[in-house]
This record gives sequence, structure tokens and C-alpha cells, in this order.
Amino acid sequence: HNEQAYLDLCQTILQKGNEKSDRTNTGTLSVFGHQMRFSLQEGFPLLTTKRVPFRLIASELIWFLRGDTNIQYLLKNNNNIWNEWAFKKWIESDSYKGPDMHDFGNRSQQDPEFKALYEKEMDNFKAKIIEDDQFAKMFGDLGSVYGQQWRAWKTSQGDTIDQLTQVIEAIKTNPDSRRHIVTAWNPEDVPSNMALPPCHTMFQFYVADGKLSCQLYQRSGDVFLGVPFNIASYALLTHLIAFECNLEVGEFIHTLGDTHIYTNHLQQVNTQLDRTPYSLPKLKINPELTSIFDVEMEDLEIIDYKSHPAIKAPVAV
Ligand code: UFP
Repeated sequence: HNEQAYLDLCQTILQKGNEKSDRTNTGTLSVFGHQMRFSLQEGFPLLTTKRVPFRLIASELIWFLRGDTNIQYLLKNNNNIWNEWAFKKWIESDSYKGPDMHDFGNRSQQDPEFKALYEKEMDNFKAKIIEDDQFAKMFGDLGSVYGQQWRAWKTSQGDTIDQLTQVIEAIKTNPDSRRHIVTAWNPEDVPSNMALPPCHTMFQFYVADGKLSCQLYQRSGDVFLGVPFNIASYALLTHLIAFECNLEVGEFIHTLGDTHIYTNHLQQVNTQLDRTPYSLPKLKINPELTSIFDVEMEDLEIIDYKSHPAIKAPVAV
């Protein structure tokens, strides 16, 4: 069973992980260098030992594929996963006149009164981004994030490179090439210009036997909260690129650098490890779809997804 690769990783970290402090001051158990292989023919790797929200994964990936970097699209699809990054830019701008929101992530976890204030400000911000295109242009754009790196990489010459279009063309015309790479890591941008340097630093495609495989190098992985999303997201990307190139799907190979479980997720991980996986769901892509760059939520469907309930855990900020 494909999911076992993920459960084994959790087990390995619990048994052998190094106790390490981290940027967020939470503390982690961590191993360095780990690889999981998911055979995409066997089913779609959306974990079943806890509920994973495919809707959020799909709308985020569609946003990347469009080359969109403005959270307005995500908010219109009721996807809140990038809000904090835009909100931070807003409250640090000269136009923001509301109550002091510095360090809102930590403060709202510690102070219930502040939390209420923060949630109200965040709701106002979200409503404004959705309703007011001008405001969204100014404060909804995250700049150098995956959408831009994949579709409009900025060169030193002042032009842009559409890495995804190029890699698709190369897969179609020269499948055996060993250069099917998309990179997000730009040392010129890291760390001064970036709030969150890319976790998914690069990925590579490989064609054999009419099947497309993808390997991701992820420099840092929050195994309980982030990694289940990341697996599903890259599995979906592999399916879509294969669809575009008229290939079957092969494997998704997930290679991780600092692979960690936060110490405030240990109980949740143990709960999950006590559960028995169900068989994996299937992904259906609308066969009428003409270009993956035009894909919409309605074109993607997960079928037969049976899972154990979701497990809540605090996000390290
Ligand atoms: N993280 C993930 N997956 C992601 C993402 C972030 O696991 O897609 F964007 C986690 C890894 C780490 C934190 O726990 O977020 C990023 O912190 P750092 O930049 O210090 O590695």
C-alpha cells in the first residue's frame, strides 16, 4: 500500500529523529534526507489515515499553473492557505491604519483577546481583496512565489522564462532528455526579498515505457501538516502534465531534506499511526480539457475517497 511510505516515515522520525530547535521556536524531531515512492497507477496518494482536503490542494495548484500570484483567486475559491503572507504585507504598509498587528501569528496563539481582533482585521482584509480589484492589485500579490517561478521566472536580462511550458514541450519532443527540470530556488532572492524561501526547490520529470514520473526535492518538510498536502499536490501535477503529454502516470518520488515532526504534533502523529489505511481514491480529469493551463476545479474529481477523520494541530509560524 502506497500510504505505508508516509506512515513509515512518521515511525522513522519518532524512533530516530534528532531533537532540533528551529526558526519557529517550537522544537522538532528531525531526520535529514528521506525518500518516498508513490506508484500513481496504484491510486491517488491522498492519505486515508486522516482527511486531507483535496479541494484546497487542487485550487492552489491551479493557481500556480496559471502563473497567478495574487491571493484573490484563492479567496474566490474559499482557499485561505496563503492569507497570512499577504496580510503581513498589508499591515506593514503605510496604507494600513488599523490596530497594531505585528507578530500576529504568535500573539493570536497566546492572547484570546488579540486573536478576536486579528480575526476581525483578517476578515476585513479578505473581503476587501475579493471585492476591490484595485486593492487586490496592491495588497493581494505575493510576488516571487511558485506561480511566478514556474511560469514567469525573471532573468537578469529583464525578460521571463515560462519553465512549465518549456518542460512540457521538451517532454513531448525529447522524452528521454535528462534535463526536464523546473526550479523555484533563486539564490538572488533568498533570503532578503522572501518571506518564505521555496520549500519545493526543484522537480524533474522522467519518461519510460510511456509513463511519466516526477521527483521533487523539498528542502524542508513539516511531516504532519505540510507533507500530506505536498504529496497530493505533486501527484496531481504529475497527472496533469502526463495528461497534457498523452502519457500514462508513473511514480511520484518525494525526496526531502530536513524532514521533521514538530514536538507539538507528536500526539496527533501517534493517533494517526494507530489507524489502518483504506484503499486509495482515484483521480478523474475531464477528458475534454484542452490545455492544463486552463484547468478549473470542475475538471478535477477525486472518486472513492474513504478516510479516517481529520486531525487538528497547530501550525508553526
Ligand atoms: N512546509 C512544508 N510544506 C510546504 C511549505 C512549508 O512542510 O509546502 F510551504 C513547512 C516546512 C517547515 C516550514 O516546517 O513549513 C518552513 O520553515 P523553514 O523555511 O524554516 O524551513
